[in-house]
Amino acid sequence: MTAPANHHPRLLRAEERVCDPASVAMLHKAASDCVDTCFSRLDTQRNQCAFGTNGMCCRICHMGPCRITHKAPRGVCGADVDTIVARNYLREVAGGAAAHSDHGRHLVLLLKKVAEGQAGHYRIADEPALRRAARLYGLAEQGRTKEAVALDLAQLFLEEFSRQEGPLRTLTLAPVRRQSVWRNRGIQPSGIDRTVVECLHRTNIGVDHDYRNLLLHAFRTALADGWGGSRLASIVSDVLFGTPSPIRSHANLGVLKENTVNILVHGHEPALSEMLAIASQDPQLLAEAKAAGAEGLTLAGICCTANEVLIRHGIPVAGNFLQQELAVITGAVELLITDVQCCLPSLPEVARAYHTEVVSTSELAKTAGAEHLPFEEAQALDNAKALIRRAIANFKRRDSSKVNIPKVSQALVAGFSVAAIKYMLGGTFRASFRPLNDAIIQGRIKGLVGVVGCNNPKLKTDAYINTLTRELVKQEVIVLKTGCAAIASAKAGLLTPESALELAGPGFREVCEAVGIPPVLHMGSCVDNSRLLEAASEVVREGGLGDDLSEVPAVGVAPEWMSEKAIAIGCYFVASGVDVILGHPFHVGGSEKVTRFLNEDIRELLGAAFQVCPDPHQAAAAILELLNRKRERLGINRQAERKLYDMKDRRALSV
Ligand code: XCC
Ligand code: SF4
Repeated sequence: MTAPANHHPRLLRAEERVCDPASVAMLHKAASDCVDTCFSRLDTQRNQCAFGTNGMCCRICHMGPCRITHKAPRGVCGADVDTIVARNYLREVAGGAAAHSDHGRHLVLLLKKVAEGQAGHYRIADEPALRRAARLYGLAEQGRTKEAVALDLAQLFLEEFSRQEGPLRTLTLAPVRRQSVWRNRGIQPSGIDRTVVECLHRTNIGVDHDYRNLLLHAFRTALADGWGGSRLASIVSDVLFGTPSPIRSHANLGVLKENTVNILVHGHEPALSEMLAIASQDPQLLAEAKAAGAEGLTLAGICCTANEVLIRHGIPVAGNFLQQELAVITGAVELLITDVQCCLPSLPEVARAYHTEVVSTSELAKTAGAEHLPFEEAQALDNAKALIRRAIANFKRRDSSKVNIPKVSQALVAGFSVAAIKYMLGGTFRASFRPLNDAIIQGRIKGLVGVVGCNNPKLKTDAYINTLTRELVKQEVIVLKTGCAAIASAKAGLLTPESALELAGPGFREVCEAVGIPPVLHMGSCVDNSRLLEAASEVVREGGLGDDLSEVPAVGVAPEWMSEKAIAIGCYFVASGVDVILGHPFHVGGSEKVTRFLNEDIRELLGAAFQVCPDPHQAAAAILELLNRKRERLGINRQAERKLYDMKDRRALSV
């Protein structure tokens, strides 16, 4: 077990904590404005408990809390360290799966209201996506109104949550071979809600004590997330708000403007932010902003809400997870609107040092010190306009002596849904993954790697994510991105086709240039990790790269993860047969058996496992090794060699 990464002998300088110059500047400003951030609070939480770090503390019943040591190897109830570590782990996966799935549920309920004509200004933005989804689930759609189809689909999706018996229907979107792995291992989840509730039951005092059984339920629960709640969230978002396609924008704190009313949307669920994106274009509101002395309105995003409005509207991204406080510290934010997940409870405290108002909008999520303005779907557009007016009214309270917006932002292209990738690869009439599969078979692309997840102040922000991404592109690996990892790459300029192409290895670069795709594809938010599985499934369906996801040269990486959601994502990747590299370990180090199960034994059962690589170069080597092993097994490495000779011959002929 390695020591927690934050045990530094001395306080770190800003430049050692974050990579990008905008964040460095704001950390300096935070210090001079006497404002605490995640980074400074981590310093006050330095001696993080070794029992917690290793998962060896149990407070599940009130005979405890119990902590496992050499002298006290069992809790009061008799639970050993393996049971305790596995139970804690399962509860984390439950937390992550619940968050993603509840997000999905809210969207399904909104779809139902839209179908019933009860959802104000919301409508079905992408009818072909609706009909495509209906066909996927075997629902009749031809000759029926989109509302009728949407109602059926919403009903079917609600049953995915409430199903008590039989496997989740959405599992059938996976390749058939993978479905049989799940069936044979007995880890097909039933309804999402049932599966998550069962986590709490199994981990109750005196229930499931076999660490393997507990961990298998963790994988089952994660499947209910990745091939359940998250997948539904992505499908319904596309139906309601449009399937993303490549769109240009900018990222980093420099997207905030000194002379405009600046509004930030932050969190995860796209319903309100969609309306804000629409309302922010309203000429009337623009006129009001001007009347208040501003030059206009700037709407920008943080975290995954940012990703949602970026991939559909090109709304710029102010920053990723650890920049939420830094955005406020610019002194130039009139209003920060939060919904759910990853919104720090410190925000109102940071905002108090400036004129910024923090408003929470979800019934699920209130923050002490923030104004709570619950948003009603039927009045969403009015709610959005009212929020913008609030920001305009707050503009005059801005203290220009406290404003310092770093002039740092990067151009980017985002919005690579699977449909968009298919279209780019094959055109409208022959949209398909064939050219990608061929490029992988020929060895011009070595494989697919998803680099996803959060930032964590224990690690230098964005450093691992971007070092690894650059290295992979160089090694001819196509990199798929979501969440805060995607924003990290955006800030580093890695999402512009031009600059990333310069990095790409020769064969890969040729493919990218021929097809017109960048080597790093921003696919969306955290729930959109389901799109990565969709893409890998598409590769299997296209043929030539195995019948199962575990055969595809593909790997997932969560370099700087921090959230329970990332654990659930990691588990559903592994359960799908895709190896996962972690930049730092889970809280399971206290149990050798649990660690071995997750890093080794699980491969026997599911064809993939976790691996911890604290160094990005080591991770790149491990990834290439994994990809290469899959390529060997598919027999395509030799093919690639032959192809290379072919190409050389042809070149020789043409000169
Ligand atoms: Fe949150 Fe999704 Fe993590 Fe970013 S990446 S810190 S979960 S916003 Ni999903
Ligand atoms: Fe202690 Fe067992 Fe209770 Fe956990 S469940 S707190 S190990 S007695």
